[in-house]
Amino acid sequence: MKHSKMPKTISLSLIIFFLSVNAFAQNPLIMDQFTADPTARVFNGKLYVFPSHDIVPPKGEGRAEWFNMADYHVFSSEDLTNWTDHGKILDQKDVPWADPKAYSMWAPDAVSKNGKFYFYFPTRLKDAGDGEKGFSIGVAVADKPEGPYKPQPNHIQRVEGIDPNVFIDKDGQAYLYWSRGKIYGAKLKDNMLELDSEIKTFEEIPQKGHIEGPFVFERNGTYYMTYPHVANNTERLEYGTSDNPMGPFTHQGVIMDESASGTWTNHHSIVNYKDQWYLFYHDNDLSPDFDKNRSNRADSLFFEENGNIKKVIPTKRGVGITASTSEIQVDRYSAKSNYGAASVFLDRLDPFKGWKVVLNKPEAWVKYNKVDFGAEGSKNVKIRARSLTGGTVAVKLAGQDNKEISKVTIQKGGNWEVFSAPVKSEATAVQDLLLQLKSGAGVEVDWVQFEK
Ligand code: FUB
Repeated sequence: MKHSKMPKTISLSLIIFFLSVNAFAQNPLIMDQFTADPTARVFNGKLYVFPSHDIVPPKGEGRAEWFNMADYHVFSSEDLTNWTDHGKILDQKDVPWADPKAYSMWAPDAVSKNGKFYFYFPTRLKDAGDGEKGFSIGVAVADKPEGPYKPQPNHIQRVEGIDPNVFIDKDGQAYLYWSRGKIYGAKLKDNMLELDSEIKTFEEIPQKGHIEGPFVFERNGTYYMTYPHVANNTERLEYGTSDNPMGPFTHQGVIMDESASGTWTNHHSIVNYKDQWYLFYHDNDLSPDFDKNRSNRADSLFFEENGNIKKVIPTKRGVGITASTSEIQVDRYSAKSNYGAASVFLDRLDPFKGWKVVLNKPEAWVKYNKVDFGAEGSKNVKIRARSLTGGTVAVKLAGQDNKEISKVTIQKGGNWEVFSAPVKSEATAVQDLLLQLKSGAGVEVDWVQFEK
């Protein structure tokens, strides 16, 4: 796997553990810690994400320049905009069969059956050798998706590998899939803790190039086996289909291309929530120089009429609707002009502070889709901005005539300030917002917020 430099500036206090914290909208989904390998599941009408938790390990522990994960958190959201971190649900030191100092709590999954919640996770066995052979998969059981989860005394027997995925078919039969260079699968017993069949190797899935991270789901009677595969340089997401959860699967195509950032891994899940399909995946947004500290993302996923998956193009904007009265992070735009507009870190030395938009040429613009203005119009719009030369920014509703609803003057000055102006015409309901530089240059915008 590609090795890149470890960030020097991420303070441990930022990433060790949090209890319930409301996180953010847009991509990446979580802005106060690293998260990777997101498995999204719907439980009790709410969307839960079970990711890995990349960290910078304590000095002298873990593996330098590699993945380091000591525990898992679970996150939930009802609107895919506001995310709650329910805190730590499992720690490596609490798994009886695992090496408590392995920092190898890799990609997990969670499913619900018979009123219980089963959390599947890979980690290294005590006294394990090197490589994925030293890994097995364990189960921790809870009464609620948020836990507390109690790990089983032993790992699942006969399973060697990583990246567990459990699929429960309509007839109640559960299947466990995992990887170790190739993808493997077997039936699970009704207790969800033991294999109930021979292990099948999915030889028909392209075997040239590393394959891992299986995720199986069913739609309209078709079983989709989806997985990251290194066909060229880094992992891209691919899939095959079958009329049986144990295959054979016919290769169909690519769901997401290799990451533009060069991040070597991608790891995903696909979920239907409130009648929309979503792809959850990861990239290195908060760690641009070290791709083993990753961040979860989500984008909408669509199918062709024939059931094929349309390729998902990663966005900064992500999913969910943003309230007009919140600080709208226009640097996570859904579209931008192809000149004079860019999203850059607020502080390159501390990516956790987020981004700003720099508008550099008159008429340069960014669009931020799905802003909910509610039933009543807004009185004012505020923009947190700075500009050494000053400028004016038009606030518009994106549409046929891109109607201007306000114009905000950004006074010349080097410090961040909040500038405001009245909103001239009524904006209600869910609209796409457009911000356009009308005069000046070098106008940096942190966020936009409407006041009622
Ligand atoms: O997060 C560690 C490993 O990287 C996962 O288990 C793989 O799927 C890859 O994302």
